[in-house]
Amino acid sequence: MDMNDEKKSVNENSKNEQLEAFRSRDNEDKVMTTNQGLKISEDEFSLKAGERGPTLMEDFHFREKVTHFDHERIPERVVHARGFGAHGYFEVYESMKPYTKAKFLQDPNVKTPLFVRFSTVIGSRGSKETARDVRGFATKFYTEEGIYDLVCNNMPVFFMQDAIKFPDFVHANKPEPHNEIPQATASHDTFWDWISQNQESAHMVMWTMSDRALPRSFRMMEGFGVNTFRFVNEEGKGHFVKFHWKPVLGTHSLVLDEAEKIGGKDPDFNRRDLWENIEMGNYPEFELGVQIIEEKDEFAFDFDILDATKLWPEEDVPVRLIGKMTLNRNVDNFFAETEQVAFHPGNVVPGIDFSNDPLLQGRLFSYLDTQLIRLGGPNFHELPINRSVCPFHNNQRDGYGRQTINVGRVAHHRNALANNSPYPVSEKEGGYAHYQEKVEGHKIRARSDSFKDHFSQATLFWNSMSEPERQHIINAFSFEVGKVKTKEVKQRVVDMFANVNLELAKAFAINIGCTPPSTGSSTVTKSSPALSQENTPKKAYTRKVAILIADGFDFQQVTEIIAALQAEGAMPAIVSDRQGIINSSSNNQLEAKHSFITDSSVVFDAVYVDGGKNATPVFQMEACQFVKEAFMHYKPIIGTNEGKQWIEKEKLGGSLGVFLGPEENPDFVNQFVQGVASHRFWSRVII
Ligand code: HDE
Repeated sequence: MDMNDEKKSVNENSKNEQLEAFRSRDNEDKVMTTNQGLKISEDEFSLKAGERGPTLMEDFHFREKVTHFDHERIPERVVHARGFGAHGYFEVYESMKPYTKAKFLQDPNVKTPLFVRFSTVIGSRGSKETARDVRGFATKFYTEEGIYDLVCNNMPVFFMQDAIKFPDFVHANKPEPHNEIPQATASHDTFWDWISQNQESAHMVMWTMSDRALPRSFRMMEGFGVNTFRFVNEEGKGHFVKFHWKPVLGTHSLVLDEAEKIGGKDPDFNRRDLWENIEMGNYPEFELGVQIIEEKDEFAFDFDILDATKLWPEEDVPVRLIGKMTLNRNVDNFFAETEQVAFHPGNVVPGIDFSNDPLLQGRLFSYLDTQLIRLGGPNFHELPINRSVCPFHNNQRDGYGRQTINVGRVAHHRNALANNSPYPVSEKEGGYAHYQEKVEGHKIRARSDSFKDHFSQATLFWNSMSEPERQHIINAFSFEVGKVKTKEVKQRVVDMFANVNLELAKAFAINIGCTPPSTGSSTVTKSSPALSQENTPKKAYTRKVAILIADGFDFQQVTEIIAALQAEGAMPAIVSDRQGIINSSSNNQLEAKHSFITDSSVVFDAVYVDGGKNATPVFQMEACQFVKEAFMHYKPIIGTNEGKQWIEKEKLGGSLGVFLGPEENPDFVNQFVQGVASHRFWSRVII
């Protein structure tokens, strides 16, 4: 049979339709059975020899139930253990034919289904989501030519140049092995010891000490393929390519103090945000960007384009936006989908190939290997979430958990017994052919001199930051390295980062009790505006605004401000000293779904306090605390009625981003809504 006979076209719903065959929703009104289908008469008492006697071995129901439970856990991912996934689809804007023959990048009318998993890297499965860390951003495209995995992070570079260092790096970063402390943080001796002994990490450390490591939302992060890949077109011509995801909402972050508090208040902060927004129909969107370098320009840059500790400055190599992904469906079952999904940068389609980047080459081994232990054998491609939506045929057989029943006696290639099928096809007929790059050299364990500049781009990153972003980086070093106990390690870190920027190193050296360096070597003056989050799109859309009201609140004023926020897509949430109905002075009512007990200002983006004629002294105290905390985090604040008086009493009136009205400022609502859209008032003087 010709392969093409069974080729089905893939559309937005193809994966969902395939998953439907595996869904089980038929428990309602059903008799309970064992896994063998035997009806069960009793599920609360084990079978015993006498009412007070021992449980009997023959109780097969007890044994099956408890045995299944005993085996419910699988190993968590060795890195990226904590993650959260969602389904969606991808559309290309125009054919990428000049660069790649990948089918899913040709036709703007095709919607390719996909699954994305966002993750933190170092914490274990139950760790807080707002830890200072890199975020994973892995996408599985279910294309008509097979699975394509684009396994990205939210930072464009990595800690090392060669994958052989990865196990050492991860060991140093994870909790220390003798006491398993600390969880989900790099703020300890072994991490900084490794960093200071591996100066190629300098650039990536600058990213992890920056605001990028504290994303406000998975919906507001960039994604970067990090490694250099290759596009190959129909004519066999190659181009080097780097992949980007650009969030339509822009790239936004939490401040450190906020992130730490949210870690306690809501360890699920990022997944809750993603889940709720998808449930509400606020579908996250990311544009796919590519940077392309012609093969003739391989050596035209002052860095090696195969070095994963280097980015390609967007001002020098523009990012071309070529399509858009929309996430529009939450999972039905976390384990079956998010936990069992298995990514692998080696899952490619014709038209996408690899470069000789030594980090990428190592990754091409590691991902398939790690799935074998994590998912218990070689058949994980049969798990519903991992199944390709296009047919797959080969002579691989058997193994733990095999589900396919391969009919027939032939499981070998080349055969005559089954008309030599399944059979390979030529490149022209869609067979994957590796790019025929000419390589030659001696077998050596060495690295090219072109990989040896470890600091210039770290300085480029520092130069590109706005003043508040720089201050956050200084704070982050002071916090993270400040937690290190070994003085020599701390000093080595200070001395290392003097090579990036002397002022930076001096500033955190003083904070952590080290000797400030007197010399630094960087002469780099270049900056890249694309690296600063100051230059990202900003919107009020989906920003959460706390509305603080007590009994006796001003219904007309409050509903006017709520309507103004909603008109811009912001999400007001009523907070009071209790949950339930709150009565206004005009006897209208609003329901508070949040209280001072369940929530605090850190989980909101802005605050409106109206107060209420019947507000108790405790309400006033709680509201003031709420507002002061939002103030410390540079958030927009608006006050009316009693709320306005309290804000003035706290001496916050007149500060940047604090809006009081209507008497003092008739335009205050409009200005507040604009403030919500601009997110933070970094120039606010914090007293
Ligand atoms: Fe990974 N990485 N990695 N990584 N990585 C894994 O594979 C590895 C690297 C990334 O949501 C593991 O299935 C090596 C860069 C993401 O399931 C493992 C090196 C980038 C995820 C592995 C790297 C990534 C992983 C662990 C070379 C950004 C989570 C579990 C130093 C482009 C995927 C697993 C998910 C997961 C190895 C570096 C991204 C062990 C050897 C660079 C998003 O195979």
